Amino acid sequence: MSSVQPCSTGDDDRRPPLNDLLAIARHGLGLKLKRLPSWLFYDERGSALFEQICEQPEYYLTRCEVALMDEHAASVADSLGSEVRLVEYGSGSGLKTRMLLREMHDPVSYVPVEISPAPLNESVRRLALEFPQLPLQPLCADFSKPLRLPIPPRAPRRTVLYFPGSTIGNFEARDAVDLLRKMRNEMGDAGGILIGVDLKKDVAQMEAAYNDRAGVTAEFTLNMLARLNREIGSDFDLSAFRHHARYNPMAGRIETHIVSSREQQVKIGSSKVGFRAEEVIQVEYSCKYSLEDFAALAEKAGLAVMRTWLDPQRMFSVQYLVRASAVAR
Ligand code: AVI
Repeated sequence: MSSVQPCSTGDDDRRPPLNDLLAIARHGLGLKLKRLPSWLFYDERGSALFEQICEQPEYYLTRCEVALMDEHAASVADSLGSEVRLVEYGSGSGLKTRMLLREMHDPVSYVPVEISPAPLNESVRRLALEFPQLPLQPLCADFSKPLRLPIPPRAPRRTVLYFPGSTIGNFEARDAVDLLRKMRNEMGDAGGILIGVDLKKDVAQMEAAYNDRAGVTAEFTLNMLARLNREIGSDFDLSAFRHHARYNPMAGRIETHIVSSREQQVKIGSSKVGFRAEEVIQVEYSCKYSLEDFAALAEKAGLAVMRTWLDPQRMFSVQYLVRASAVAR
């Protein structure tokens, strides 16, 4: 029998309520260098577009991570050990999660952490069908904030936090260290972090992944403006803005901007925001790492890389991090 606990919200879901969107947009668009937070991409339409991005031939990240798990899931599961409580940052209905769960040894529970209840419930519904014996303990919360994890059904040997997809790349270096430090506290002394990290490679290949020929990424980017129009009543003319994603070699990241094609004014609440022709809104960073870069980042959070797995084309990595003090002994 499957054991699915109702979606718990803990006390930790502190993302601003929707009526704060106006304040967020006003603040970001009032800055000298305009910027909007990348989580604004993920309304229902944006989440569906992201799924489509993952299927584009140029977006190698998902394909490579799946290929990696196809080859190494059993070895990954061996490294995590038996009687693990697996906590996933994200809704985890995906193929990679299922590939890992299939290989895990006597897992204690699976805890997907997701801010939106609908994808969380859907992922749990699907997993319960494939893993009827596995206790599922969904947690509806913002994983970037401190979490109160549900009490596991039995004592696990360790808690492993699973963070696939290179979502860590969407955090600037300082924020990535803060998030890893928070994860280190949540996993406890014996725990670990299993994390997907995209690697630096040929610039043309990285840029193509964020500029697919079918234009899905461009639509995903501009959907942020459509969302603001719908939810705060702004009047962005989507045809007067365009998507732009380029690799910044100094910063080691793809930087995505929304570019104003002409001089224009946009209504945000009761005021107007002016745009010069070619002025940009910075909307996303997707940081790329060498294995050495990422080990150094992890070290700043008090973590050490215990094992690394690569896909056959060595484009993407999955890394198992533990407390630095645990390997120093
Ligand atoms: C979710 N995240 C890892 C994606 C990335 O590659 O940075 C989001 C994305 N943005 C554009 N394409 C995909």
